[in-house]
Amino acid sequence: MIKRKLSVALSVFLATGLLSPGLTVAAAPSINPYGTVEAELDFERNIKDVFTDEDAGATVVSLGSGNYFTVKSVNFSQGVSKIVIKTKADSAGLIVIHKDGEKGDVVGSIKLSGTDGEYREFSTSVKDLDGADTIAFVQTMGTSLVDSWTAEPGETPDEPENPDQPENPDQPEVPEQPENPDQPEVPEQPENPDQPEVPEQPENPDQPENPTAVNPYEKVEAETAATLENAKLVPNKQSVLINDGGYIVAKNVDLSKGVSGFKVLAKTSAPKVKLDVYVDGTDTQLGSISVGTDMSSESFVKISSDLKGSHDVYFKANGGAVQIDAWQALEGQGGTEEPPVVEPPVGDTVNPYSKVEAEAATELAEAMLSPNKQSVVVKDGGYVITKNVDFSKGLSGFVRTVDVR
Ligand SMILES: [Ca+2]
Ligand SMILES: [Ca+2]
Repeated sequence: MIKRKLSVALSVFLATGLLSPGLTVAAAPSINPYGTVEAELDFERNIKDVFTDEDAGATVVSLGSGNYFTVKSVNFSQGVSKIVIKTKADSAGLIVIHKDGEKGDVVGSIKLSGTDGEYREFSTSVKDLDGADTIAFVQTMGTSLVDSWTAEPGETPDEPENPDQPENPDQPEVPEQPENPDQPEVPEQPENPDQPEVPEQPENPDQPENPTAVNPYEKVEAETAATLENAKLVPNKQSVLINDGGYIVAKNVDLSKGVSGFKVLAKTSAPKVKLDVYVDGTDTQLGSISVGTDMSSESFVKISSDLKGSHDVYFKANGGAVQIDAWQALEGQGGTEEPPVVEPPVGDTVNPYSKVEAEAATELAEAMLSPNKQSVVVKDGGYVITKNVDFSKGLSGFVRTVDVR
């Protein structure tokens, strides 16, 4: 009888194109367990009877102890959290659910109680139903009339059978999930791992501090200046050649005695070149010294200033290069030193700019130092004047140090 029915079914499926010849009978359309599945569907079964209960308007199967019915080709693709049956029982009973047939593994059991002549739903959680397509309902105790059954989709819970809860026990379908399972803990990161510590750097490492205050009331060698900007020592290191616009800075100059003027041992090769004197930067000008052509002769400027205390004094070349050997400040008002007596300018036979310097003759100071006979090479405006050159002190080396402007 079964064989004949399968043959008929195959013929129908093949005729409608629903089943390709290579597929087996098991590929027949699946039964959807998530809707109502009538208990009277006829697969393999051993039942007392199947009939229509007129009062309920339903076709049911009658099970006694040891009876069963199976359902094949069930598509449990949505998983099963529990199975519910709609049945009527006169007294307590038990229906055990197997997979793969009535002799297969038990996946759940449903405890029945008397339903007072009505059809009621009983349910059980199930387990290990994954991958099965056949289940069997076996009445192991009591009797019942089963109308239908259904499965609820979901993950199969791990909790044991719960036969004491007859109807739809409130069981959480979704097991608790750990919080943020996909987010690994972020390991602590060291602060700024890529930034090596910056060692402290001394300010102006090439310029040692000069804690000793400069006494400007005695001769101060220009070559001891703390800063040389666009200026450089001459080869014998006894004076500084300041290019036009360049300057030297004497720092921490103690002007506690005030200042009434500056005098310098400096020279230039061009007319109207000045050596401007500033304090604490190049904004505040104290005076401007007209520079002659003989570094052994002092040039002098008288100023009126209330300046006292420690300051940085700047000597800036203005109008051409200036070579300076030394400088000195004159004490302010009330000081003991008076401006030196003015002497006539250098003679024409020596100084080609004598007529120009005559205008500033009153500012020329008396020579206080004996001529040092240092070499004289000054370049300005693109030509070179050499005077009183002492070739024994290295002319060629000196010339190379002069910037061509
Ligand atoms: Ca039915
Ligand atoms: Ca000097």
